[in-house]
Amino acid sequence: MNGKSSLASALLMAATFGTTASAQAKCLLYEHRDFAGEVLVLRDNEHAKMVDNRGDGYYYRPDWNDRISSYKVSANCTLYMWEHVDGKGWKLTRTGQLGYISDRRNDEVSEALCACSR
Ligand SMILES: [Ca+2]
Ligand SMILES: [Ca+2]
Repeated sequence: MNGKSSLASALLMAATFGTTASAQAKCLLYEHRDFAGEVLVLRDNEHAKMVDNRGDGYYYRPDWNDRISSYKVSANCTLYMWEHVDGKGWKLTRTGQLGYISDRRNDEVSEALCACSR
């Protein structure tokens, strides 16, 4: 398949399934610096708490507590991160991507929300 036909099929997919922006909008949280190791994907409006499931509708991922070292955020999204669950401790509001979250914030994130515009 050449470049033109893959672009054409991508556009056809977009026309068929809705806007590509909302389909691709997401935040990627990485275990290690420079986007290495395991990745936790948060879709638009997905709000992760890295503690045991309390059954109240949040996305519980206790396996991700205090591990995040880098992130990538889609162009139309904002990533919010907290040191502790329930919005406690320090809070970061970030767009774009960063290969290392900093010595001070490394392996400390316990809650994250990905919010995208549509
Ligand atoms: Ca880490
Ligand atoms: Ca923490």
